Amino acid sequence: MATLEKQPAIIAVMGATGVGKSSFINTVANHKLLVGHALDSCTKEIQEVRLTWGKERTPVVLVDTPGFGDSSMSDTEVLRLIAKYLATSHKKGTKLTGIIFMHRISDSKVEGNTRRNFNMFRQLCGTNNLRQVVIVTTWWDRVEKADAERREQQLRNDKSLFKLMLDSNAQLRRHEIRHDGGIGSAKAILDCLLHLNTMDLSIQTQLVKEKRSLPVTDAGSVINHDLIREARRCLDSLAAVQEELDKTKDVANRQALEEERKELLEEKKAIRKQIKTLSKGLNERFLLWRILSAMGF
Ligand SMILES: Nc1nc2c(ncn2[C@@H]2O[C@H](COP(=O)(O)OP(=O)(O)O)[C@@H](O)[C@H]2O)c(=O)[nH]1
Ligand SMILES: [Mg+2]
Repeated sequence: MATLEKQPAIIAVMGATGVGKSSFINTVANHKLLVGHALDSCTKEIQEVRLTWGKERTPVVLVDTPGFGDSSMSDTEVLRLIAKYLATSHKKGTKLTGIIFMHRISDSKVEGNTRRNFNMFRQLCGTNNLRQVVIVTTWWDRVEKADAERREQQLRNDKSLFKLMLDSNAQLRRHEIRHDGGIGSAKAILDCLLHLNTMDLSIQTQLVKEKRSLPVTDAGSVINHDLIREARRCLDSLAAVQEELDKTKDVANRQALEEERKELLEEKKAIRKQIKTLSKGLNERFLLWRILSAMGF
């Protein structure tokens, strides 16, 4: 009699660049994913690492993802990559069992970028099945325990960070590498996800079932807002530089201002490129373009 092969539990690992996603997967899988320096991601694509777990030899796939706020890829490119992977696997019927979001507890201040990252993650997940989401704090070895615990409490209670997800049954766990290289905490994190059913993330439902295009998914709209804000800031700066240039006769000053203008024009080009990537394949009259052209961008 043919034995039915057990479907693997698929767990996606997300979070900003440098939090320790690839290192975590390497610890669990005894694998050799490339590990980066703090701000430089080594994960420029989605990578699946297969393993069998525990006495029951449960098949598991850990999915390493590039982080938002990366030095070499725009958030738009990162979202496009992740969305494509999630939509394709959803169409193939290979659903996620869990999702891990990593956050570095050693960051003394939660920067705007981290908030954006987490907001994007929340929009990707939606509000269902949050029991299958584990928020994992890393880098405990680099902070005084009392400080780290205080920060953990702040993160727990902050409505624009972890509070809403934790209130809806997401879990918060620590990954500590100091004593055993992280084996013990990694095991506890995986164990709490592996017995769960599969789940649909909000972005999968929106892309596959509702057939929305990426820019009009909840996660895509976070990037839309950012791009509009950046476009406005860029235009305002360009106008200010132009005003200065119109007033200034001094050659050295003019040179500096011309330099600044050149940089801003480069920035404008980069923003336009991001918008193009995000709205690839969409009709040109797409709302984002309309808003930007109304702004004179
Ligand atoms: N001290 C410390 N370093 C860590 C920890 N986790 C990862 N790192 C280091 O942080 C850097 C980035 O790790 P990596 O796994 O590539 O992060 P990723 O971008 O999230 O995949 C590497 O140098 C790791 O060795 C941790 O818990 N503590
Ligand atoms: Mg990585």
